[in-house]
Amino acid sequence: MHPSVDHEAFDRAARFLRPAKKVAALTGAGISAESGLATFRGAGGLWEGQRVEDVATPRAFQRDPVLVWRFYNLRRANLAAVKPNPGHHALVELEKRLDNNFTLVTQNVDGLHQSAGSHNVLEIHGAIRRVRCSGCDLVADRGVDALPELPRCETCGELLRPDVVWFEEALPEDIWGRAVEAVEACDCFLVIGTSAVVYPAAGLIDVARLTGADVIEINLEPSAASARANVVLLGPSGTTLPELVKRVW
Ligand code: BV8
Ligand code: ZN
Repeated sequence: MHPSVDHEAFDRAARFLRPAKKVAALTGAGISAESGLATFRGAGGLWEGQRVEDVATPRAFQRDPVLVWRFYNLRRANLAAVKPNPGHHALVELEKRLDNNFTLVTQNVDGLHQSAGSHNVLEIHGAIRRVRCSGCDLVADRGVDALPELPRCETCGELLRPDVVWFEEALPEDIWGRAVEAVEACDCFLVIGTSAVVYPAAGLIDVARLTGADVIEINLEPSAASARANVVLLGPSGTTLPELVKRVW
């Protein structure tokens, strides 16, 4: 581990994690950055060259479904070439150590946690591999191969959309409910690779604190979560997460 690492912070984090009976984690785009996927607020607020309001809202889809599908097909194509990184694998290890006392809540739609081997994953913002029909209740997994410019439902002919939660859309109720429950029940809450500016996901940090959990943040730089964390481990999650797990087990 590179010399500038803050060993004291790692020791403190390990002291919070080691005794925890129930652990929950919230991940964001940062955990997939080392797999080569663009983060959401990376290049000056552009996301693969687009402004979020032009590609990730229901109005954007109404206004220009071709542009929105071009954006999602590009991200799907990027997925074909990437794989989980040691940060994802460290969370698989954590799940193995804690059995069903570990819940992974992710804002990411890339499916990399499942590809790495995590089982108890709550995708609160949906999944980019899945499509759903805007006209009937069809939901289907379409993997990552490119879809037509305007994919249509084979059942009712209506436009298909990516099965993700856009801005101004509600999160899937049951999944969100299970995420809140898991965070309320945890003794230690890991906040990994997220700028913590998107709600209600970022509100889980307050839920964790209100129910007395210790909060450990892992991020490249301080975020909106940092002030609410008991300890912040600065560094790439592909290095810091495996190091933290190693110090505990
Ligand atoms: C809702 C799916 C209501 C699509 C996404 C004003 C104030 C507060 C809130 C609002 C407001 N106006 C509107 C709102 C609500 C809005 C919101 O929060 N807006 C924000 C932007 C202000 N929220 C919503 O609209 C939500 N819905 O509120 O509905 C409602 C209720 C009932 C009925 C009807 C309606 C829906 C939010 C979900 C939006 N969908 N994604 C898709 O992905 O295509 S959110 C989008 O942001 C992505 O999912 C992304 O995951 C998520 C969060 O971003 P991050 O994951 O944090 O990524 P980011 O790039 O920001 O940060 C990366 C971090 O990683 C950085 O900190 C960086 O330092 C770090 N990092 C980088 N590399 C590494 C690293 N860390 C470690 N290691 C590394 N190597
Ligand atoms: Zn349909």
